[in-house]
Amino acid sequence: MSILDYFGLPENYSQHGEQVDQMNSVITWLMLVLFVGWSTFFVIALFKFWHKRNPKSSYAGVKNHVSTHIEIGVVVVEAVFLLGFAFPLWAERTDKFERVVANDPNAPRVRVVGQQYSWTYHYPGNDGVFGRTDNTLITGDNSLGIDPEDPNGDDDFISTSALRLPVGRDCILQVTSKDVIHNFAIVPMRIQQDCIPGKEIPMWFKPVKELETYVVCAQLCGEKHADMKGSMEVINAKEYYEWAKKRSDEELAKKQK
Ligand SMILES: [Cu+2]
Repeated sequence: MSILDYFGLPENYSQHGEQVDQMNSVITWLMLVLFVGWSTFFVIALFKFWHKRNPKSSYAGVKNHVSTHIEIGVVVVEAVFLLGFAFPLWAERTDKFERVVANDPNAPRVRVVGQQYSWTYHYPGNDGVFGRTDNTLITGDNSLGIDPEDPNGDDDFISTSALRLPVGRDCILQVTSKDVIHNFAIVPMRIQQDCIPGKEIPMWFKPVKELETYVVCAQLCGEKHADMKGSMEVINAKEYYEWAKKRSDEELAKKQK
């Protein structure tokens, strides 16, 4: 039983999420041990060094080395967590991303664009290539500024309702922002990434089960930050590709008219 079960953390739905939970669990155990240890020490100190019992202060202080040994123990445990858990987890996430990109050129990719206070999802369409975007081209009908001159953008489609992704595939989200810094966070996937204006930063994960959930902004971005929620649907892959193709075909037909 993980200690996190007592904190009501939502169920994990991503392939790498178990490692994140394990990491959080061991850190929480360490924090619990430290909390109980320091609290006990504090209460002992209150009684032991009560001024009525010690009218004169001791200038010699502590003579044994127990506290030094405990401190060293804590440093060793923290080093084990950092080198044994955190670094390997991070290395695996970053190394694997290169493999995901190399092995699966058709991995589902979505551009996630944050703005005060909503999310827009830009899908590359049937060709799998995003059309060029330029903020100076943004108009009421073209909220992401997709360049109409770029043929790669003809079959692109956007969605402001839900982020749809297929189950069992490595999904790559390229997150960015139109105004201030936001953070795209999907708690059941145990992943989040800052959205920085002018940058497109990839984040990736593999959903292992279908689900309907919501995404949130995890970076205080303005007065309605708390309303910056969006929904997300992980559906079976066949259904996903049929839906994406249909949306892309519709978009293409509209442009050819
Ligand atoms: Cu926000």
